[in-house]
Amino acid sequence: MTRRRAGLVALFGAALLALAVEPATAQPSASTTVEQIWDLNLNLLYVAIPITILVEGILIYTVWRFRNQDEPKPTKENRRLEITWTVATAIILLFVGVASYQVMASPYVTAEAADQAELQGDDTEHIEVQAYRYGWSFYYNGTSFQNDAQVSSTTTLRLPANQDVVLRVTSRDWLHAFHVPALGLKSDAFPGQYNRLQTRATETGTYQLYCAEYCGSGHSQMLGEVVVMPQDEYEQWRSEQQNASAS
Ligand SMILES: [Cu+2]
Repeated sequence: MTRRRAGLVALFGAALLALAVEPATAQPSASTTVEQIWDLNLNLLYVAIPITILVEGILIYTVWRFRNQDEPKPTKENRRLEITWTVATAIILLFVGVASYQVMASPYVTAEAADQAELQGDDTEHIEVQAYRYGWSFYYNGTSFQNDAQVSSTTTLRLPANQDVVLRVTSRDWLHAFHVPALGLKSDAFPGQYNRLQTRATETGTYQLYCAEYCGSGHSQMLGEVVVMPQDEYEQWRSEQQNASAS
């Protein structure tokens, strides 16, 4: 490959990389969960794009270079080349494995069955999410799941910003799935079982909540909202609701 051609391929690659990276870094991440998922996605892109360009470049060059070969000779064994690409592939897969494991092992990313007793710091806010045909209810338990929730809401889930939140997701009737793409949250909702999600919302705002498991004729209308509010406003809302239900 001539130097000029290699330069062109590199330029093309850089342009592609910039296109891929730009939309990802343009928006601030709304939660620790979505941030970790996006970081992994970006790291894998940084590795995948140069490899794609290299492989496609070699392929296109080879097709062009040998296009008029009337008497092709069989390729000879090249042990050094074979060892090189085997080791290179192993290193790449190792990187993908380690990078993915670090993210997937994070409690902010992987949903799991809820523990009987929640062992969290005092600061963590615990909320129970109940899905039903066709809507959502939320029970605000405060810092543990021990006592009965005195505060609840339907359709709109309120979260304090910059505070750890544990959601326990369940269903009253049937299979549903709790899904808030902008916060990177997704969990199945099964009757009689709790799935645990943990996150920390970092940007105040309103985010769309969907049901992500087809559950019947009202599925497409099974929407909700997640409102992330500053901690003091959240506390105020919570105590107002508590007083209203007490009186
Ligand atoms: Cu549903």
